[in-house]
Amino acid sequence: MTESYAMARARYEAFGVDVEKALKTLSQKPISIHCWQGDDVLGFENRGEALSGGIQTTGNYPGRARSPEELMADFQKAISLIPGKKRINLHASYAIFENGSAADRDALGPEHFAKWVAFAKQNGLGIDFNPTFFSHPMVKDGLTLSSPDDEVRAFWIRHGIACRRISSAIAKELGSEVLCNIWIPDGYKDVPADRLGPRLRLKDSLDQILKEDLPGVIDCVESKVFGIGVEAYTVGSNEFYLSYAASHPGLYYLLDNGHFHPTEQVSDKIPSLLAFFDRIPLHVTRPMRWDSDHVVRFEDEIKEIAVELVRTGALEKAQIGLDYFDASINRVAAWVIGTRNLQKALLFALLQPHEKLKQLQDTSQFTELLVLQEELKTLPFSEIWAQYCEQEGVPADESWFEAVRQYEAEVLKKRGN
Ligand code: RNT
Ligand code: ZN
Repeated sequence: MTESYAMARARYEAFGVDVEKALKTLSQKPISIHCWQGDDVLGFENRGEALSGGIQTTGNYPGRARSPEELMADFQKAISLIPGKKRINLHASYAIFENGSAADRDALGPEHFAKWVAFAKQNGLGIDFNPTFFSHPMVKDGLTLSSPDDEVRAFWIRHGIACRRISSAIAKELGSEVLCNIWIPDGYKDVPADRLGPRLRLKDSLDQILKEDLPGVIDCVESKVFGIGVEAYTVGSNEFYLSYAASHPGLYYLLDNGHFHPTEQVSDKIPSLLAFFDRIPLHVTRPMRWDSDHVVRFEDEIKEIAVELVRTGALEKAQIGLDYFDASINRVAAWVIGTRNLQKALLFALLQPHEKLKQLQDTSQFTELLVLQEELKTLPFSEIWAQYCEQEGVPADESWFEAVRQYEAEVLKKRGN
């Protein structure tokens, strides 16, 4: 134990914080790292489809992963610099087809993810899963599960069912539950003539997808305000999915903090959901003016999200995932920066004397509460983080970037893309 850590710990302990317990809790909490940061959300189907669905990556930093091997290597480099437990969040579009076993989205099976399961086992990772309802020719006029075209709708229902079965098979293989998250891009660019019809069709599609009882799968649905090109109307809105999840036991509502109006706080939504749900799935991201999916920073709203999870006792109930994609900077570094920042936010939250703060609130000592809340912001947090990283065998400071710089020179630059 370094002297500076001992001193920092004593400062926190003076407020009644159990620092060792915080470090232990943090090391046990898995973060689901999204595979799609590594290749600009393109996947491996090689159908030549551009990214669609109203989401966008911008930038052309060299070295994008173009194959499963490259993506796995890059991911491994990233996780070697990230402390704590990790999971990998996959999309159906990252299916791996061997020896001409190519299958369309509605015919995907667990065999197409066997390599990912092996990769997860080798690296001690859990897996989470997402059906991919975008970047595909069967997305017609921007619609999938809400389409008025029965053929289109049936195709995507089959895809949803296939993905839930894959999730269940992976859960069985790994002995670890798989979060299966449904997000669809459906919506209209301009003012629609019918707002109810598409939602009723989506409701019916979800009923069909979710009918089967599948062990090991934690199902959730992700709402959104708008996407690029679908500014006027989003079928899977907040009210729609929250109502749907609340009326279907065992189904959860995923909060993506880029999917709300700019002045809404996702941190404040967590305790509201906790009054009704026993799990809180999250996509942590950084929206800038819109759902821009910038790399997560260590900033106030992220800290507040972490605080809400910790002080409500919901950390165990939270399925914490990341969802951002920046193609303008080193992609391996983007993974490392965002994941470490989320973990810093969790550590920051774990180091707050929540009981004491609650007591001040409940006894109406609001001045004292403000004094203490502000004081806590400048305690020697970095020393505790440094100790945590040392225990976990990863660099505590920016020196981790040296390893990425070297990897860029030796591997990424040589890809020539
Ligand atoms: C899009 C949603 C969705 C996607 C990923 C790739 O706005 O946030 O979660 O970003 O599934
Ligand atoms: Zn998301």
